[in-house]
Amino acid sequence: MPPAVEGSRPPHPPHAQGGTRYGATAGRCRKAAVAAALLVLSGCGGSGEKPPAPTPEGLGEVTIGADGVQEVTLQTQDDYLFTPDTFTVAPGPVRLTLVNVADQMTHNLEFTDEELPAPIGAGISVLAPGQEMTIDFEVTTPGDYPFSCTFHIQLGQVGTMTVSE
Ligand SMILES: [Cu+2]
Repeated sequence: MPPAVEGSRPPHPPHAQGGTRYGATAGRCRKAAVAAALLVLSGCGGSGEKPPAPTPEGLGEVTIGADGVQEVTLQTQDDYLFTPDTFTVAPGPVRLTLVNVADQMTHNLEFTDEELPAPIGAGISVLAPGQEMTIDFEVTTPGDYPFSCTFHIQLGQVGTMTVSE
């Protein structure tokens, strides 16, 4: 095997931007840095800040809709969590809503087929920032039904629906 080349550098590393003129412009740069810091400070908590997306009420609570369907809402945001990541339903029809209040991150929710007590046959394949989606399905077999965001499963974005009598 050839020797490892890890840590080798290109023959002519590029000079840092403006490095040779640092002495002449240091004073001006410093002023600019202070101004930038003040801008950042005044930006924090200022009136120009975008308010966070409203959190849906009753996250993870299972309620019975007028049509007898069990309804539950989960939320995703700009991290790698379902909020909450567990909920429990009884055998019967389920209406699951996922609300993505993230500014940046796209998520999804897919049941992990090979680990299910019984097939679900429903999922949310893509949910862009600010969107929500509702899926309907029926569960009959009690047990734990793992689900995940397939985009971020490596980062631990998983959850479990429990079906219990
Ligand atoms: Cu995700």
